[in-house]
Amino acid sequence: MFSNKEMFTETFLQRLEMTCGKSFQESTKRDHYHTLGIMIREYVSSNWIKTNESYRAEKEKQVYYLSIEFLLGKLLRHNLLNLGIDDVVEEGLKELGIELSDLEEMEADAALGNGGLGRLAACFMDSLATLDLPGHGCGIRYKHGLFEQKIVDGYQVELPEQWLRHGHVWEVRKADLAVDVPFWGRVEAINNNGKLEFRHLEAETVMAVPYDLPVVGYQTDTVNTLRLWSAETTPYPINRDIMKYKRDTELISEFLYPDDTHDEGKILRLKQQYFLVSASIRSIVRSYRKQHASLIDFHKYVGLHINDTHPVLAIPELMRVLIDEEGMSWEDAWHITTNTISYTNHTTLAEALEKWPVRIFQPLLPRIFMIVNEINERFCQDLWTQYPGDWRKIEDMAIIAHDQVKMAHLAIVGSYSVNGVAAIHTEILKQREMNQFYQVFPEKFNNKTNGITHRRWLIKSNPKLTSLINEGIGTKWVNHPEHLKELQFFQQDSAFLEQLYEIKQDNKKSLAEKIKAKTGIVVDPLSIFDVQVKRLHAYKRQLLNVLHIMYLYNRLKEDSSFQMYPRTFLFGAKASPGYYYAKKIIKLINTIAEKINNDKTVSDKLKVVFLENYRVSLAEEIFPASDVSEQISTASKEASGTGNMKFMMNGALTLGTLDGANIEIKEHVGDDNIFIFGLTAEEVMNYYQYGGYTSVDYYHHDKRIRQVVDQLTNGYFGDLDNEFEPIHDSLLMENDQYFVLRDFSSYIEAQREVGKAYADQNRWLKMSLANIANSGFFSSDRTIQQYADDIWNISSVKGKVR
Ligand code: 26Q
Repeated sequence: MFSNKEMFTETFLQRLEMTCGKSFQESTKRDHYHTLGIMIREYVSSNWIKTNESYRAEKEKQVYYLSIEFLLGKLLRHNLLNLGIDDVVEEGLKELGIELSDLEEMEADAALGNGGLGRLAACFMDSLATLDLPGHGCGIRYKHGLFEQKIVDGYQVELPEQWLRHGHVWEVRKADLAVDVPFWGRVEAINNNGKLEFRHLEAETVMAVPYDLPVVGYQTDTVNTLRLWSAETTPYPINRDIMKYKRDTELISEFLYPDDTHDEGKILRLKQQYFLVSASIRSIVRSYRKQHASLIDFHKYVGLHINDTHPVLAIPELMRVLIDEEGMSWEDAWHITTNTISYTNHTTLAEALEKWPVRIFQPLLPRIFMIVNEINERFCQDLWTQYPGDWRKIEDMAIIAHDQVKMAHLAIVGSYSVNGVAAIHTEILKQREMNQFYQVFPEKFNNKTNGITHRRWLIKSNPKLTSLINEGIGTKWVNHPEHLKELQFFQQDSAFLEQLYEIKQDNKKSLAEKIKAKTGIVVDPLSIFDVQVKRLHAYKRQLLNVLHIMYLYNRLKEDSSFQMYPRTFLFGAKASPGYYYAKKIIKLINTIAEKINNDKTVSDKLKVVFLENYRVSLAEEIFPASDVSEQISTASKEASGTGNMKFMMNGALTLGTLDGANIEIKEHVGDDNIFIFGLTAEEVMNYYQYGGYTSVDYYHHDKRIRQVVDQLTNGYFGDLDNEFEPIHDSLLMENDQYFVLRDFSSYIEAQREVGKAYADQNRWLKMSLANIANSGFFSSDRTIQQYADDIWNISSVKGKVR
């Protein structure tokens, strides 16, 4: 039905009548979107079935990527592109007077994630299928994804997100594959001929219903599965209060937690975690059982990867299945489990390390708690043998201590692989945060620097740049992104550089129009688009960016001889609804934007725009239109970052600290093609360890700092009622934990260099080209191939199957 335009339009009109029960004349854009979605799903379904059959027939090892978040975004264009039918569809629709881009607007972003970790999971799904690797996702089908952000009077307001309002065409509900997940109740031990057996009694049971999404690889027949679980009531609940049971059950998959750092310790969050893990493992084991007589070789055929500690209960859950349901010994079960589970850490921030109070954990998951307890006791025994008498160390490393279950400790002890997400991050884990564990299990630790799918973040989002690259070096890079390196041949080709310039300008114009339409603010596409888009966090230091803008404004107002290249500062950021300080920063950005954008005396030099509701689909419009990529976290705090890679791939230059993957970006592009400033991770960690930083000294000794910090509270920007006193206090009273004032001068200097470089257009274009050319390493295809080779031990099934 997609082999040519005519075939497509014919089938489309036929399907439209069948699925919508309307004539073409009566039909709406939504009908068209829906019809197209159904056609694509149908087209994919035979390869989907074939992929699954061949995995089964070949008994290929399968990897399941367990993640509490999958930040997918829109799927229509992505699927069309991967299937290679985007042109046929676009042209066919045109014949019918329909614009494909209008239909794309009908689709809601699937925003089942907060930020980096969730988007990484989505990129990994794409790379797994594209590389023909047998890897699938397991997640939760939240009824409401990440909240929708509105800015009202400069403040963030959150609205519930409604992606399922019109249904989701890509999913297939599989009611027959539902499994039960038990909570609460009690455990009874029975003596069966001298062997203790355990039964979970009087549990409240929740039914987990899978919704499967096909994950289509690029130019391949492989279609993997992303299975999202939805919580429903079982037909025969034991709970007498039916209404309460219904509410409690449905709440499990109702909302995504909108926080990407704080360990809130909410019982619902733990329920979500066990729900995901238990449903996934039950369904994996059930299908495994159809192929294998016992689970004794489970680890040879199944890998379970946990995306941070959120799904760490996979460890005790697998132990439970092996022991309670399969009758295995503890030793056999432990051998299988610790050869099945692998774990990625995404943060070293103390407030993000998950800990659960025993008083919450134990009653909710009584059998799982017993198993965690046993794991802990055996681990402490081993430590005692290795470090006899070292009580202190054992207390530090224990999985349960001071009535808390430490999820990261469980993850390290119960897995065979622990990886960080950028070289420096892994080093910090090994040498500092997890050093005691590294001493005991050095062989488990490894690095896997993050990556992004160049199919969404370059080919889909920046078609003009994609065409230019294809004209220059052919299309080999599409399947082997390291070939982007060949773009370096055009370093001296002024015609090529000129085209690169024009494309960036076109993309900037499109974004400028969008900004005008959404906010009424007019921005000049000839100005430098200087962009910071990411979650709002103190450690990411949006504040440093803001203080610099205030400084520039002051210079422009006070010194008529001050020269600067015109700039447009763009921000996009959601703050967790309960994160008071982060919300203040949003208000601050909007407050200074208001004053600056309305000051005619600087309007040819300076504009500040806060883009509402930053999300995947908006990101796809921003990266191609960016000149400067702000990656200015306090060194040592950003595990990797992935936005930095998306900017780079679209030819933006990084202005950043030596943190996370910025360091590897610098190594790939070379020192001349990046702007680095600020303290190193080493220096930051030494300050934390030994002290020696006094922020007020910087306030007193630098009058640029004094001026902008004073302006936070003196009403200069028109703010009322000490609105920004908490920010002021964080800098002076609380000694500026994130070294904003310490790095201020160095940042201003680096920003000046950025302006100077941009003014030399030829130089800038060469730098931009160098960034694109060296971005191939940051494709998630490279990352996933490393996971496949070094951690999962799986290989491409291309040619092996079907
Ligand atoms: C934990 C407990 C309770 C509630 C929420 C959470 C929670 C939820 C999400 C904790 C953390 C997250 C997400 C973290 C995250 O996105 N980390 C980012 O991961 C990226 C991919 O590896 C890195 O590039 C970023 O540096 C890292 O910040």
